[in-house]
Amino acid sequence: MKNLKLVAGMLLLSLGINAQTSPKLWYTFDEAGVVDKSGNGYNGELKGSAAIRSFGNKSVLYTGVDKGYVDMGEKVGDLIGSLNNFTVSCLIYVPQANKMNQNGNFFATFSNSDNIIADPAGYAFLSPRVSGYTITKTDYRDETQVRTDSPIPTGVWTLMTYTQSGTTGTLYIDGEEIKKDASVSLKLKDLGKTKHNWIGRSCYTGDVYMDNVYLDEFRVYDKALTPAQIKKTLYSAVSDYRAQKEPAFRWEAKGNPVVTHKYTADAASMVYNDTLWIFAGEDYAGGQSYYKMHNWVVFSTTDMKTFTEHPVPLRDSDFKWSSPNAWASHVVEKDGKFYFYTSSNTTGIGVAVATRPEGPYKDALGKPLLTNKDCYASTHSWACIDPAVFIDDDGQAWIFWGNSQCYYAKLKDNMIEIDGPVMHIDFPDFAFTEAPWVHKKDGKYYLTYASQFPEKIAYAMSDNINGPWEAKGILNEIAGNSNTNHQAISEFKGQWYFIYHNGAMQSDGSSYSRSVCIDYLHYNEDGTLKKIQMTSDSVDRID
Ligand code: FUB
Repeated sequence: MKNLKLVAGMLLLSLGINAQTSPKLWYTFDEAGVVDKSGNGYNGELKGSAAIRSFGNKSVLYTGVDKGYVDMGEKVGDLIGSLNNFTVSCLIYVPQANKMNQNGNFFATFSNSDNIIADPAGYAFLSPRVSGYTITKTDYRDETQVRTDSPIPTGVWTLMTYTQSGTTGTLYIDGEEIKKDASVSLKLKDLGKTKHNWIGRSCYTGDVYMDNVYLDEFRVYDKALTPAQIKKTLYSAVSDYRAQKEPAFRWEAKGNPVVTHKYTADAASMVYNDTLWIFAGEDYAGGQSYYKMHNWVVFSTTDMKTFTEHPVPLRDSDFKWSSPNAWASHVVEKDGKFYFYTSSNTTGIGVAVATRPEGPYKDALGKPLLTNKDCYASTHSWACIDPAVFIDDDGQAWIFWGNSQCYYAKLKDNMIEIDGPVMHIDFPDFAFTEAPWVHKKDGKYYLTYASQFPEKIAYAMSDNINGPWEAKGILNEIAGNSNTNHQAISEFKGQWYFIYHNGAMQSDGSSYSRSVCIDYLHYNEDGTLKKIQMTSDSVDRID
């Protein structure tokens, strides 16, 4: 028996875990679920959209996007109510797509109430949003906080650890001390046996859940680990996590807008391999006074309801010559390569190329494809924007673009050079503002574009790509709470879709924090287009 204990002790020591530093609660979120690996039986339950997921070769907790959290159970209250000195630690991965700008986002909650405003009975929480620890015996008016008030980094696995020894609370990020406070008089045990013990949920009913976050190695110790122990026992695992690739983010659209986890505008659609791809610019969150966009995003769907977001395909900084603006773009496929045409506000239209639709894309020219000099009928600085590329049935590619004036030209077979003169289209009836898009059906060409300001989408038809274009009127009205509504049109699995943006998601962001929506495009028997019905339901799932 003595020998057995010695061998076990040596084994634990070789793993960097001596008996004195073994956790009292330890979740590793493997296939078995939320099982307490400490052996103390504090097994938890997955709730809402929370799930055990793979992250590269790791098995981790994923909170999902629909009120996902872990209920650690009331029994954990026995542990919390006994803790004088303690350590709470967790590995957290917050995807870059997350905003984390609202109250909530608690990765650990130990509370005496599930509705603190109604029943201010005390809690402690840890939050990656404010990088910190908070404890109170009542509610927010009486909190003791050890925090920096800045979020932990996104897009990288980060170790967040809080220790308390006597009245000294210390916060560590990646094993480095970032905040210390010697006057934290409340201990976890002062809360008593906490009734609600959660991972990913706040005890304030108005707070958001910690959506779309990955966690692993959730541990509670009954002592304050030393910095050396934190480094050796907890932080040493981080490099292995950082070697893993973030899984694609998936969600179910609940209606319009179809993208709600970030702000997106100026969608361009492309059908490739039975998949609809949507490329858009990413708008900043509310309170903006102008377009602030520094990267493009890419989503794919095969059923119009389930979407996958792929890593950022292209940023304005990928074009060394460009002003820092990720304005409207258009992506097309030719001969197995994908060409991403972009606007940069004042410095021209660029083109980047990739071998897969989701990228990553690389500047193909090291200089703009088109500049203001090509926009001979314009004098303002943002004339050379909003490229739209159309490849005709004979394989000839055309590029349309412009603000206030609509230009077009042939593209060479290599897709990265203009072939021949730049031409210009007059729209006497419905003035052209921007956002041209060309598509073809049953031999007819359709040129849709934004008209006036705030913008409506107008359209013209022709039998020839070179015109003349016959004005047909307004296709889409002003889209709620946004001056622009930049459209894309695609046929996918036998149905035509109209993809645009509005400002529905956040009132103070309006025209500068926009959201991509999808509705149906229908044709009349004579080939003209029926007016778009903008809906809050969006379109149906394709079975
Ligand atoms: O998003 C910036 C600009 O606003 C686009 O290039 C225009 O089409 C308009 O939507």
